[in-house]
Amino acid sequence: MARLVIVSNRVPPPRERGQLAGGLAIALRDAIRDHDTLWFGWSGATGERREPHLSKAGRVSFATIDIPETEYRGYYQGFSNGMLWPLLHSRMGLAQFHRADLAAYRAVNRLFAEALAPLLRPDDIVWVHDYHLIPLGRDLRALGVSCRIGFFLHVPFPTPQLFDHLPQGDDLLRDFTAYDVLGVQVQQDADNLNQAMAGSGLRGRARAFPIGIDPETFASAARRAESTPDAMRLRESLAGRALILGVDRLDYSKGLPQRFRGYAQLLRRFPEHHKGVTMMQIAPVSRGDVAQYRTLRRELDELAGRINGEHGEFDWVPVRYMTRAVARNTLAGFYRYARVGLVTPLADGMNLVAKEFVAAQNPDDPGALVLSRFAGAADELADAILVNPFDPDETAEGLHRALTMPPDERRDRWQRMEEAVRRNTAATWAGNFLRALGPTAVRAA
Ligand code: GDG
Repeated sequence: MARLVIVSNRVPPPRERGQLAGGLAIALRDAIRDHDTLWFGWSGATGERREPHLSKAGRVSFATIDIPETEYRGYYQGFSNGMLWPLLHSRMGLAQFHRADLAAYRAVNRLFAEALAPLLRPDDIVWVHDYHLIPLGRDLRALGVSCRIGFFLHVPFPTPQLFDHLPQGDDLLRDFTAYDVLGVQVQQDADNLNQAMAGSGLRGRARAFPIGIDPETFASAARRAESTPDAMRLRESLAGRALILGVDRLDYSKGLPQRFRGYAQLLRRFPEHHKGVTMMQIAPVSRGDVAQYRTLRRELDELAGRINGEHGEFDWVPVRYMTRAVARNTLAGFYRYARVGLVTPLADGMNLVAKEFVAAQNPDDPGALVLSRFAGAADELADAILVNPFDPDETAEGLHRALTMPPDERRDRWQRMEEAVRRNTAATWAGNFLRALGPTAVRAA
C-alpha cells in the first residue's frame, strides 16, 4: 500500500504524537492506521535551520521545519491569517494586503516544497491541508515531484466576485490546478471555486468532501463525563436553569458579538426566560497576536459585561464567558448537559462543534441545536433550528423556539441530525478523499 504523506501548517505537538488526539489527527486516524504515514509541517519554531526535524511514533514519521523569523510574520500572521482568512470568510473589510506578506507566503511555501521534495517517493500519496499551503502543489511539481497530490480547503471559498478583490488572485487560482484532487467542504464552495477558476480561464475540478467527527467516541466521552465532578459542579451552579452553550475559538468568523446581541434580544423580547436560562460561552483565545482578534476580545468583554449589568440580578448572572480552553472530555459533558447548542458563525467551512453537540446528546432527552445557515454543517443538519446570525432578533426567536420545543419534536429532530452525523464521519471523509486521490489509497470500507 502506498505511503500517505500529510502536509499541514501545524503538526500534532510531540506530546500528542503517541495518541494523535487533535482535530485533524482524529479525522485522519483510520487513514493513518492503514498506511505508513509521513506527517510534514511547521515545527512551531522560527529559525534558519534548513534540515527537517525527524521523529517517529508507531507507524507515523514526523518531519517538521523551522520558518525563518523574517518570513514567519508575513506568511502566517500577514498573508494567511491577515488576508486569506478574512477573504475566504467573505470579510474583505477586515483584510490587510501587503505585497511583502504575499512574497513571504510564497517563499515559505517554496521552503516547504524544497524540504519535502527530497523525502518523497514516486508512489507516495500526498495530501495537503488548508489555506496556508495553497501554492505547495505547484512548487512541488516545479521541483519534479510526480506523485499524486491532493488538497483540502477546510474553510469556505467566497463568490468569484469577492475573491476577485485579492491582488494577484489569479496566481493563487493557478496554484489549485497542480492538484489531482481538490476538496472543499460543501457544494457551494466547490461551485464558487470552480467558477472563480473558470473566470481565469482555468479548469476547476473542486468537489465537496464534508468533514465529520468520530461520533461514537464523542458520545461515549459525553456519557462518561456526565458523572464527573466538573459536570456535577456545572449542574449545581445552574440550579435548574436551562443552559445555552456556545463553544468557539475566539474568532470573528464565529459571529460572537452578534450571538451575544441575539441572547440579549431573547431576554428583552421573551422576559419569561428571565432567571430561567444561562448562556455559557467558551471561547479560547486564538491568534491573539493579530490586531483584529484583540479588538474582538475587547468587544466581547464589553458586551458580556453590559448584558450582565442590564439583565442580571443579585442571584442570576445571564452570561458566563470564558476565554480559557476546557478539556475535551469536560466539554463533551457540558454539551450533553446543555438544553440548547448555539452555533452561529457568520461563515464557516463546516463547524465541528455543531456535530459534536449532536453526538453528545442523551437520546431520551436531547438538547436542541440553533445553527447558522452559513455554517457548512447546515447542509447536513437541516433539522437544526436554522437562523441568519446577522439578525439578533432571528437568533432570539430561534432560542425561544429551542427553549420551548416539545420533547417529541426535539427527539425527532435530534434523531435525524444524529443519523446525519453518523452517516458521514471523520473516517468516511478521509476515506472518500483518499479514494478519489488514488484507487489503491485506502482499503474499501
Ligand atoms: C476549521 C474550519 C472546519 C473549541 N473550544 C475548545 C475546543 N474546541 C474544539 C471544538 C472543535 C474544534 O475546536 C473547532 O472546530 P470547528 O470546526 O468548529 O472550527 P475551526 O477551528 O474554525 O476549524 C471549520 C474545521 O476546520 C475542520 O475542517 O469545520 O469550518 O474553520 O472540535 O470542540 N476543544 C477543547 N476545549 C475548548 O475550549 N478541548
